[in-house]
Amino acid sequence: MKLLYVIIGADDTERVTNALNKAGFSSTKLSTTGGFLKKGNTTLMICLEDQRLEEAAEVIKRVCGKRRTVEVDMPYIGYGAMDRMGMFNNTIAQKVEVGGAILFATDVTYFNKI
Ligand code: 2BA
Repeated sequence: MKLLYVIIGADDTERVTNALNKAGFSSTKLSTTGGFLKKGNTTLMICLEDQRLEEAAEVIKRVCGKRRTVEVDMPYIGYGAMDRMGMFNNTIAQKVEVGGAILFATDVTYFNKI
């Protein structure tokens, strides 16, 4: 068995969990925060048989938002004297890809329902 982690945008949560339920996958939703953008996202944990990994990935791919590039204002950390004194509070525009889903899986050594 595998434990599949799926990180998606918060807005895609309902669509993705509904589609997974319909396809016969159980999932647990965690409210998480991306380490880079510091924005809320969703992490789903799905325990499934090895041979159903690709099927789950296909369901998610079908319904999650498409990847797109957006421009975000990221904090700019300068190293000049004025920066060190906290006199600037600058941001810098940076292009990042958002949407879609990040998937990774680990082996599950024990699963039980009591
Ligand atoms: P965040 O960490 O908030 O990242 C949001 C988006 O910012 C990323 O989208 C990526 O396009 C960009 N990004 C992230 N780190 C970057 C960096 N060091 N330099 C430049 N751009 C960067 P995604 O790649 O689609 O990731 C969406 C969310 O999935 C991430 O939110 C994070 O919560 C999670 N994630 C992505 N890769 C991961 C990994 N290897 N391990 C654990 N979580 C991951």
